[in-house]
Amino acid sequence: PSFSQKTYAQRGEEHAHPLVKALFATMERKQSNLSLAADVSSKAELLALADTVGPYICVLKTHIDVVSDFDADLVKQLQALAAKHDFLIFEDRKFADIGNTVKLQYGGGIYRIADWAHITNCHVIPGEGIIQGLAEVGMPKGRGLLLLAEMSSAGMLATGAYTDKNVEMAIANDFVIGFIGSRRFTEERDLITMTPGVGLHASGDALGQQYRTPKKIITENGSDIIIVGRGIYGPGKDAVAEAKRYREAGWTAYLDRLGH
Ligand code: 6AU
Repeated sequence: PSFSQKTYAQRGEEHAHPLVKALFATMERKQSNLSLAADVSSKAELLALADTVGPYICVLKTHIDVVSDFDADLVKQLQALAAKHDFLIFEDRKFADIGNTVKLQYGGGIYRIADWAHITNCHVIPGEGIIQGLAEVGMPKGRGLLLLAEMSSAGMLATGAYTDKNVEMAIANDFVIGFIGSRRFTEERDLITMTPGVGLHASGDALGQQYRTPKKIITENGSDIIIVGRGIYGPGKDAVAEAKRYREAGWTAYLDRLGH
């Protein structure tokens, strides 16, 4: 059977990558295929969101460079919350430079992303060297990489042969654990898909974002994890109530896919 027909628990047991094993186990324990895109601009807001929504998510996705008062203590506290609430951390850095440069950006600078983010992502526009550069830093630390095989925004250029190249490179590189995109891309070594641009509230925003439903993404397209940001914490929203609603919607869509 296709991986889409198997439970997250079973896929975790069979998976070769320890990080993905841990991710699937977390998803099963928490009955959650929801990742929160915590795009807030202060340390206090980010920590409050991670602590209140933490119980309902499998992955906390950060854009650490939008936090105006970033410091090393923020990372320490995020790690403590990840342990407390049982979630992984995904720094959505979207690396896009030559191998040597991304090595410096991933391992060093003020953010030291590889020291605390279980997962990060990159564009393959520079060619396979970007994966090799990131792998040199992240592999020894047990980290994993997602390739941006597609994007959710209007007019995006990651289509056709470019998307296919992403899939080829993912299969060939053990550091790659999957994709950002809208669907399951391959049956090779159970590469996962995480999908942004998911919303129950709106069809898009003023800057090209496009929203699809969990049912479309999980049940029909065979993706594994939904990434939701403003649908959860947007203006006037009760973040905990919305997180529960998206968790429920994502999990129901998964059970429907299994035919349960
Ligand atoms: O739910 P939203 O629209 O508030 O947030 C979506 C989040 C943002 C984007 O930076 C990110 O998902 N994203 C990505 C990722 C995760 O790589 C790729 C993409 O194609 N579209 C997208 O929105 O934090």
